[in-house]
Parts: sequence; structure tokens; C-alpha cells
Amino acid sequence: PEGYEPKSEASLAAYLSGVSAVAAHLGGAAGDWRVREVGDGNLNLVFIVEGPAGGVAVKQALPYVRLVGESWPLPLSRAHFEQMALATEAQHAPGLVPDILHYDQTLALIVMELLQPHIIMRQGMIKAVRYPGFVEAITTFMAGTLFGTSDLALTAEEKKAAMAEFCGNTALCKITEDLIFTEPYRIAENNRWTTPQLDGIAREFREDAALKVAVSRLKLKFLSEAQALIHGDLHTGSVMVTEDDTRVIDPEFAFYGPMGFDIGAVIANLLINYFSQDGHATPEDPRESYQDWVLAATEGVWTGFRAKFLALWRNGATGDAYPAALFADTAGAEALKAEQEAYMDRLFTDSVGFAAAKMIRRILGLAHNIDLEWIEDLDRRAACETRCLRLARDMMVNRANYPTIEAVTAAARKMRDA
Ligand code: SR1
Ligand code: MG
Repeated sequence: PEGYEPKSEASLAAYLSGVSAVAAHLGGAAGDWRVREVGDGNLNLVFIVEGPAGGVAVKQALPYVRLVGESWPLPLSRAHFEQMALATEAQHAPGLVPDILHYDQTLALIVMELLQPHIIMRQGMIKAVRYPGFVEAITTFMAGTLFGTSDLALTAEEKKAAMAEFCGNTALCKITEDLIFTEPYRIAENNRWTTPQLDGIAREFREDAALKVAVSRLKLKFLSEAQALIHGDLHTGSVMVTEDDTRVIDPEFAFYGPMGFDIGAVIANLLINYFSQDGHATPEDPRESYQDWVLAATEGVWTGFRAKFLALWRNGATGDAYPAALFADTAGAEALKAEQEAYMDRLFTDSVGFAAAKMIRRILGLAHNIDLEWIEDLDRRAACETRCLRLARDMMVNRANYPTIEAVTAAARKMRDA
């Protein structure tokens, strides 16, 4: 598009020197700034720029999927949806997303505060680092953003206006529709798995009619249930952490979709890490106690989210759903309380299904997790991946067997010990 050009380490400083808020934040002059391209994600350019007074992170969309190349075009508009989502998230979960210093629509470029000394959570987890503040932060983030953008908190008019702002993010939704809900269950050019030991289970999944019905039900939910503004890609690579600070980044897949998709993404990525630890463990560095921490965190994600979401609902139900006038008497209040519990149960069932879909796509689809891919011994890697796939298949097809998060973590332990 006219005016767009991908920035480089050589050209970025000159551009930023013309953005007064950013130049002031960095201090000194463009010649004093150190610029590094550090993007290791699937889609975009990411730069860190450091000046004498401070640093910034710059994210720029490329007109194609970086992981694949120019043969897979992707609209630059994802940067527009990302900065809008960051602004909405900041409103409902203050302090849990990076601040935006500048947005350039033509360049599809966002300048954000530099999170330092944060690292990507996935990288810390591979090294068995514990994050004591993670559960508290991610549950506050999810409860705040999902409740605050739902029909429980917004009037119908507000909700429809907000949905309209995000309805154009169709190309990013299509990636999810194809890569998560369709391709791992058929022969597809994008699919890959990194060990031939998985050929058998991949074929099994392609021939598993019950699994294909279950994932298609989830796909229908993803396509049709506009419950709230979801982050859309809430894996541990979208979380930056220190031991006491947690920030959620990268909401370029945001749109109004099913809440369980975000909750399931967090649960899935913790479970993937849990299974991967057996591939990283050594006699000197056994990972069992870390695995216990990961499963405790998995339980905390659901129980913490549930409690916070219910508290918001009970104290701040300003939306048009469940009109207060219908539930004002004692019988009504009791019925509403029971319905709130039932609502959370339905949301949990959705989350289990979406978690399973995310576990499968990270092993049999295009985009994988380094938790598993960094296991060097291919037999060990395949063993971890197979356990993860077997649990995911059961979670997706037999969701009634998973009424609680403790049922999920118990099944994960059992699968690992089998
Ligand atoms: C082609 S994009 C592949 C994946 O990268 C992103 O992180 C999303 O998870 C997407 O599905
Ligand atoms: Mg991302």
C-alpha cells in the first residue's frame, strides 16, 4: 500500500526521530539509539530501540506471514486491531498490557513501552522458572477483559458498536479457523510434525470421526459465538514476565468470539509445558516439582478466573443480559445465582474443548511450541507429544469426563505416568 515500507535496523531510528513523544522517551538523538530486530514470532517485525533515557519496543506488521513468506499475504490491518485491542484491554485490565506510545496506521507500526527485564514466559518455563504472580495476573486479565466486553457488562448498543469495530479482523480469524480447527484433522500442506514417530497418531486423528465432529462443534462456536472481545492468541508466548510482573502482549487476533478460546489457550499451553518437561529433565535436573507447579498453576487459572468473573458479575452487571428487573425478588435472585454457576460450568466445558484443540494444533499443525520442539532426543520428544495428543483427544471427545479443572490435571498426571 502507498506509504508503507517495512522498517529495518538501518531506517527505524530516522523515522522515530520524527515522532516527538518517542524521541523524548528515548532521549538524545537518533545517532545515539541502538536498534535491534528481535522478532521471533510467526508474523511480524519486532525491534527494540534503546536510547540514553529509555527504550521502546516497535512492532510492525509485514504484508505477509513471516513464518511462511510472501506467498502467504496477510493484511496490514492487523496492527489496527491490535492497538485497538490493547487500548480496550488497558481499560479493563489496567497495568497488565504494555502502554502504547505511538501508532502509525500507514506503516502498520506500533511503538510500545519496552518491557524490561521481562522475558517471554514460554522461554522461562522451558528452563523451569516459576512465576508466582502469573496466575493472579492472567486471571485478572481474563476476567476483566472477558467480562467487561460481554453482554453482562455492556448494553446491547455498546456491545454491537464494539463488535462492529473488530468485525474486519477476518483474515486473522481465518488463520485460526484453518490452522486450529481444520487442518490438523486432514492432509494439508501446512501440517508438519517433527518426528516420524507421530505418523501413526496423525493418521489415527485424520480417521477419527468422533474427534472431527467434536472439533467442528468447537469451530462452529468460534465462528458464531460473539461472547466478548477475546485476545485470540493467548499462549505463553503472548505473555511477558518477571517474577513479580506479568504483561499480556500481541492481541492481533482479537475479535468478538467465545470466551473459552482464551481460557483454553492458557490451559493448553500450561499442559503442553507440563508434558514437555519430561523431555528436558536430566538426572541432575529432574522436573517433577516443576511439573507440580505447572499443574497447580493450571488449576489456579480456572479457579481464579471463575471467582473473579463471578465477582464482577455479582457486583457490576450493567449489561442487557439477565435484566435485573427479572431477578429482583428472592426466588429470582436464587435462580440467577444458580444460573451464574451453570454459566461458568458451560464456559468451563468450552474451555476444555478449546484447550484440547490448541494442544493438537501445536503438534500436528503448522505452528509449533518450542516447549516441545527444543527437546533434542526425537524419541523423548515423540513420547511427550504423544501423551499430550492422547490427553487432548480425550478432553475433546469426552468432555463430560472433565467437569472440573482437577479432573483435567488428574488426567494429565495419569497420562504422564501411564
Ligand atoms: C500463520 S500464523 C500461525 C500462528 O501464529 C500465531 O501465533 C497464531 O497462533 C497463529 O495460529
Ligand atoms: Mg503473536
